[in-house]
Amino acid sequence: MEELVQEERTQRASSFEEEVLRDYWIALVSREASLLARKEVLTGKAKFGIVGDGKEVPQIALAKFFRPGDWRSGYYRDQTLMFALDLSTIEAYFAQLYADPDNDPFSGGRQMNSHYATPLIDREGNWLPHQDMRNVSADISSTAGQMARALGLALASKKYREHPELSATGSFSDNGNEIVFCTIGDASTSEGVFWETMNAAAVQQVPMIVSVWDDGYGISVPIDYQTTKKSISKALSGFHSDIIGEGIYMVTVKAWDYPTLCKVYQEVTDHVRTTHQPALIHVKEVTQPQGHSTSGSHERYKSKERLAWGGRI
Ligand SMILES: Cc1ncc(C[n+]2csc(CCOP(=O)(O)OP(=O)(O)O)c2C)c(N)n1
Ligand SMILES: [Mg+2]
Repeated sequence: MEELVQEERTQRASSFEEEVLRDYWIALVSREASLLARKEVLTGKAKFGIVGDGKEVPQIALAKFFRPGDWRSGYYRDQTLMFALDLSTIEAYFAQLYADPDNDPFSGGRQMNSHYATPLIDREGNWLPHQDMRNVSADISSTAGQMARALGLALASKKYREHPELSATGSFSDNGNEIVFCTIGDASTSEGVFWETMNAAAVQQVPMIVSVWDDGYGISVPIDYQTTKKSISKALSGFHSDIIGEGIYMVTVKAWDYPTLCKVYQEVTDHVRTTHQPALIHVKEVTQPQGHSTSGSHERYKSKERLAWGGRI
């Protein structure tokens, strides 16, 4: 018996170790892809690059709890999530950077780069079984444009839960048990559609989790000029609810704190999937090691201290 227990413990430990190593590997490869992407643009091989360095770890934590049938409605920083969900390969990532019409699986080179999508229909035009897929609705270049769509997708799940007979109409929903994972940058939370969406989600109580990747900048504009109290979770505090209340379930977590991120994403996804209460995860201390995009140099507007801090992780 003692031996069996020991063996089980060893197995559990090794699968845990494997998981942590796999996560580290995804973060590492994703960071290298970001560094190479900037070089590819600045050496003239691609036109423009906007990449996800600094946002790796929270996306890896999120991916662990993203189930088939769930949706992402997000923005251009989410390459690590795409890698972790097996929805992008490195080849696909560079194909979209080069706007390669034959090999970019997201838009065939038609969208701005780092705009992700999964197909909704097959080549013959038939619906794909969304309830069995990890779904990404096509990114939109206007910042915060992903918000209203996230709300619509989450509202659909609410309807499917309220009307079980709807599930028989196709492979779109597992009785409303899916979640919409919405991602947005700190500066884009200043936009009207962000606030309208949060209010409507709280009133309607829909299964939407908004992750704010807070790197403290919107291009060159620091958060001091952009967000009330320099904190979107503080600014939203009137929306906050505890687990049994109304409103939005809100949690704050640091972008480099891997164990807490894993715990928070597990807790919040379980809660939202069960209750359909919307949630906001304010991910703070996100870095931006190469600045906003290949069209700028953050050395021109960030302090030496911030540059030193942001370059570490
Ligand atoms: C409606 C709209 N206004 C302005 C822009 C230009 N723009 C692109 S990204 C960006 C800053 C976004 O900052 P944030 O939301 O913090 O995301 P981050 O890039 O820092 O992750 C701006 C202003 C845009 N794409 N859409
Ligand atoms: Mg930002």
